[in-house]
Amino acid sequence: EPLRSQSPSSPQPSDEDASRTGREPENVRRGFLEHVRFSRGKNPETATAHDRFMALSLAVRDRLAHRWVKTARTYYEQDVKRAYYLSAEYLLGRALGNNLINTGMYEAAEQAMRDVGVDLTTLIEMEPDAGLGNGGLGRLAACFLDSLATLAYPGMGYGIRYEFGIFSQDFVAGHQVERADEWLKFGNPWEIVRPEKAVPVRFFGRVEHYRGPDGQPVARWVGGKTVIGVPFDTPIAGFGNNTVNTLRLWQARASEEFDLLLFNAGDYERSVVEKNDSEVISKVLYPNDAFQAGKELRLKQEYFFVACSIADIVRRYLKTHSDFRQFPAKAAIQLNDTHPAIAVAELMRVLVDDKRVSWDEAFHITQQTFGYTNHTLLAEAMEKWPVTLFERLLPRHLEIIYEINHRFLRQVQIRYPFDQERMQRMSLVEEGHEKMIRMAHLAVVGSHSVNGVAALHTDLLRRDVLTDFAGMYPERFNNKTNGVTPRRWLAWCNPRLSKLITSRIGHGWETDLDKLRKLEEHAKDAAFRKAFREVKQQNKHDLTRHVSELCKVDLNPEALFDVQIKRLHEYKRQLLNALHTVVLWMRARRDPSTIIHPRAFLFGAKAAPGYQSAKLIIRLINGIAEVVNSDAGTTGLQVLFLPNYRVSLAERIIPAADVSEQISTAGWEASGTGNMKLMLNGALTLGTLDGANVEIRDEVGDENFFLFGLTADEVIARKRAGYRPREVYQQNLELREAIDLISSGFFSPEDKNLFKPLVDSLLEEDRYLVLADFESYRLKQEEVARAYLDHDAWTHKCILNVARAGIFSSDRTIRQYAEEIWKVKQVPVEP
Ligand code: B1N
Repeated sequence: EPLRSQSPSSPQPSDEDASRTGREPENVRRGFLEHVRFSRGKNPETATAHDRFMALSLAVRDRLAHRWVKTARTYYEQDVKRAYYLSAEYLLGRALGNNLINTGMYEAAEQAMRDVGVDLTTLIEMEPDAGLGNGGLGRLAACFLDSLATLAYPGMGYGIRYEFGIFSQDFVAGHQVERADEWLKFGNPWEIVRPEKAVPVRFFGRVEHYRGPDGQPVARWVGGKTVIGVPFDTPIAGFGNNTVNTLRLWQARASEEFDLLLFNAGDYERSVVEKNDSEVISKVLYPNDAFQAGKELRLKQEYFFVACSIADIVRRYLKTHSDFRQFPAKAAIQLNDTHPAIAVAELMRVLVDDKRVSWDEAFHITQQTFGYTNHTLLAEAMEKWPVTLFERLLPRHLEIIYEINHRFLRQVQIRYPFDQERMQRMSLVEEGHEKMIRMAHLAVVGSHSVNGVAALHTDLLRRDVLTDFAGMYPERFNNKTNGVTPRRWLAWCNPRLSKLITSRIGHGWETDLDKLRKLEEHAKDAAFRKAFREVKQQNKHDLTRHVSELCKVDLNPEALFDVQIKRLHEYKRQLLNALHTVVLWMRARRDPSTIIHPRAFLFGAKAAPGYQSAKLIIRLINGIAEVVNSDAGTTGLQVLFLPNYRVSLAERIIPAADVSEQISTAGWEASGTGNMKLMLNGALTLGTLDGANVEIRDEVGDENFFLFGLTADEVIARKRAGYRPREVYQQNLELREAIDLISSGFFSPEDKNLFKPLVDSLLEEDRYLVLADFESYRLKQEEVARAYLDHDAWTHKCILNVARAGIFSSDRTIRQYAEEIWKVKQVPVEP
């Protein structure tokens, strides 16, 4: 029985709903005070800072609620095609400030809080980051959600509600120490749990084959154990419109029937213990970026959220349809890397086994539905699962994968007869000591679109990693260069620059970032350049203040802020940056005049807890920092590793950066997105021709970009010619001295041999050509230092970087996905 929205006897409702836009301080204040009282059960006098944060967030959520319902109803009534984004990671960061910006409530909230004697900024900083991701891949998913809503696309995200997100990082004696991220400890004001939409998910068990009433073979997956997926919904508000889309994250719960079974059998203890087995599935995010650990629990996580999401999508489709042939006309599903690639087999299972669709029909539907995005070329990140594990955990899916493979290989054979090697290379099953399922091959075969995330990356995918597939299905391959949302990464994180930009070109750039081009004209205006420089300077002062509280180091705000912020990975070459700081410092010690302008090297990065060499690099940089900072007064050099790099810390660092270090070995970084954020905030890139750096340089022009290093092709050629890093070491005196200083234990007095493994691997293998690129990097750094001396010319370059960043908006990226892959249309939501 539906609830009546109003009592027949009561008068017509006031315009309460309409006024709940939250654009008036009075309205926000009332909502806030109501929640202090009724949701927190406090008087305004006794409410803690945390109570206030919760109360304001709930008041904001209230003001999204109407639009959230309206959005869902609009999509349902118009029966629109939807885009579903399946991702194991969403690196959302904080929501309050961003929601205030997107809803246009910021000023009203600021005023409302002032009226009740509360500082809005303090409240905003109470919020823990939602860190349900490792790095770029997860943050990209978050930017995409923002763009989908802002462009009024019917989009929905699906993922896992990890109880613990990415670990928080401390340094103890310079070493990384991880702590569990208890982001839900004090409650999450944004999510709404929907237990009525829970989905059962089967694991283990066996497959029964028999003939159905029509004589057709039927397979049934039976037995095993069932876990329940409970959805938690988070509203995703578009900027300046009425769209509020949904991010639906699944939490694992033990199934009641299962509990009761054991409970009634009198085995209470076992029933409770096994409850645990089920609920660990959504316990913790695997902290690896671009690396596959191959743990059984990870495959369980992947299948768990995929099965829940596919069931949810199919259930929604069946509310208004019965013929599955129209399914691809109503649902596009994008696979964020191979983590959800099992969805191909799951949709086949649902269609063929549960819905009795014929194999051919089902496979056509599946292919038309899925698109696959590849995010990395690293061999160690490619997902492969042992056939034996699949057989135990997902026996029916293994059968389905074998059947897909069988039919696929027949096509390969027809196209390329007598090419056994090609068949082996392309097979979904890797033969060898241990048979493995190749998830990327499953994703490619089961999709109509395969995309890379930057032009170079897509070229290399076609050329090197998925060559055979690109040969067979060239029309499937396409590029979608990544982007970042200008709402969080400019409007929100850099209010000073936003205001300055708006003062010159007006609003509109927030949703049409190409409008920043108009700044090119203003770059010629000395007054604008001065104002721009002052904004950067104030942002640097802000960061300096924050850092002095955070790590008791007093940065020199007049120094050039040289920033490398990203996950710690050898291919990203934080070690190259570190070696260079040692060289600079050794020079400065001999002759301080070699440092022509003070410089602060800032690092932020988490290393995967099991990645020993990455952790050692952190320890090395902390060791260098301790030494270098002790005589910063004479050298003008500072080095600082900021602990616990995360979205909210990036929001402080990026607006204050002068130089953006994008120095990965060419061919290794699929795209990068930090490079775009830094450019958008007026930092100049010092980078290799890797990932999206290539396109950044194309946009800003060579004169506004500091390029160095080998190209991707040169990297391959150099290795093929027999690269000997020790020769580089022997031939470069300064480099040798720096490496010897590290070897000597100078930066690790407590353990003189600490860095031996690092130095050995550098001199013996140097997989990422740190030494090969060192001199080119050092020379380019000299050029950076000289260029910075001419403040005005430098600022001119910075402005051109901002002006030409428009193409790197995730709005552009999402429009391309929508038009070229998903074929979904914009569906504006009426107020
Ligand atoms: O995805 C980003 C790119 O901008 C980066 O260049 C790329 O390194 C990053 C396994 C990954 N690729 N692969 C991952 C993350 C977690 C995991 O468990 C792989 N992350 C990237 C966005 O396109």
